[in-house]
Amino acid sequence: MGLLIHDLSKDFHKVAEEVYEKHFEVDKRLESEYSDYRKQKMYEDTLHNLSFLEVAIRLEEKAIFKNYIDWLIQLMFNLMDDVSTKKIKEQMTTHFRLIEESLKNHSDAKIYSLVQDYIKTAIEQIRTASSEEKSSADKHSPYSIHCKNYITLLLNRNVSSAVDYIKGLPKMSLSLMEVYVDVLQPVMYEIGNMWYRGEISADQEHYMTSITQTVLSQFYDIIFSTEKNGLTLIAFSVGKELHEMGARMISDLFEYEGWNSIYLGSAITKETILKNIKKYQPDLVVLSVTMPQHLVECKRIVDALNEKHAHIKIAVGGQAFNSTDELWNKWDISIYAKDARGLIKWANQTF
Ligand code: B12
Repeated sequence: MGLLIHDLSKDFHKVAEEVYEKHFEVDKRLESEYSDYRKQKMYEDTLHNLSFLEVAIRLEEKAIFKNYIDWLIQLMFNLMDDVSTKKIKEQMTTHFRLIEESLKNHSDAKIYSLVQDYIKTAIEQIRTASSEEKSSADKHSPYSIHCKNYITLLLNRNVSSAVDYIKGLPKMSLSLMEVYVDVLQPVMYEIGNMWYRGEISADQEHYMTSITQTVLSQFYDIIFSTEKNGLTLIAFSVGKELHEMGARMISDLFEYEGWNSIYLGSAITKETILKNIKKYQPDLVVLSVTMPQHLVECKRIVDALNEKHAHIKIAVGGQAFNSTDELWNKWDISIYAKDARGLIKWANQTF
């Protein structure tokens, strides 16, 4: 981890250190049982856990923390396969109790009552958890065979065949939307789950991601060949978000629909975005968020856009919203959609 995601406030940062140290005090075996690497990971995980707790509290979206805990429990079961389930549960419970204890001294009464509520639920989730298989591949989808074939080529490091395979799909009558949303998107979700289940390493995940980005660029002559409709969109991933393929797919598909697409990539500041909006005067701004930690920044940008450019339509989306209780309904935006297909359908009806 350590990928710029822990934008913790001062109080939560102090808590991370306290919790880490106290865990070694209450469980004396950890000092000798854990390697330096696992100790380092334990500290990073503490930051990560706190960042999810903090964003859930800031947005008062308990669902964010609840969904994260479900994801975390299974990740721990998968990664720590040399440690018993019982022991993992004990350690996680101790960890969250220590977080609660420490936050008592670092937060006001309102925040602390949310902390208590969220952690009580987390501990109950840990108590009742059992190990389960996670697969994103819809085996009954007519596209699953293409997903499977492409992943196998990637696993065999057969790069040119993998690229050719996807490039050949339009010849098998698949539209660009189908190639992107029905094949490559589930492929990327499956790659994520393979990492999560411990079947591939992080570097393999990165390799498979970079090949898929190459695959996307193979469609550029098709994407840029369509007649223009005079509409412009700006798309980007919010704040320190590093996941960029969702916003990129959306830009490509809009370009193909005739729009002028300005794709800004990821990890850009609010100021840069506002500058680009002034420069390009878009009809639509697309904000993509994958990790819930960046939802607070997303809201900040949405507010700035509404204040300074009230006439521009705003679309939000990305997997971060899946873990909320329909957070988009609380925001002043034009549209939330689950995927590129939903967004384009709305755009075709709206513009
Ligand atoms: C590739 C990848 C990375 C790459 C990203 C590289 C890049 N250049 O983009 C790197 C290595 C940087 C990375 C880092 C991390 N990742 Co990562 N990553 C992935 C992976 C495998 C694929 C992401 C992807 O490209 N998806 C495909 C795109 C097309 O799908 P999409 O983003 O959902 O977009 C579609 C829709 O959501 C929607 N949409 C998206 N944006 C918008 C916007 C609007 C307006 C609308 C309407 C719709 C919309 O339309 C899109 C197209 O249909 C995912 C797995 C997954 N489930 O996605 C994990 C995943 C997202 N990562 C995860 C994690 C944990 C991390 C790290 C914390 C640690 C790590 N594993 O290395 C860091 C955090 C980095 C950070 N600061 O943000 C977890 C997140 C789990 C959670 N609890 O939140 C996942 C789910 C893996 C997993 N199964 O556990 N990651």
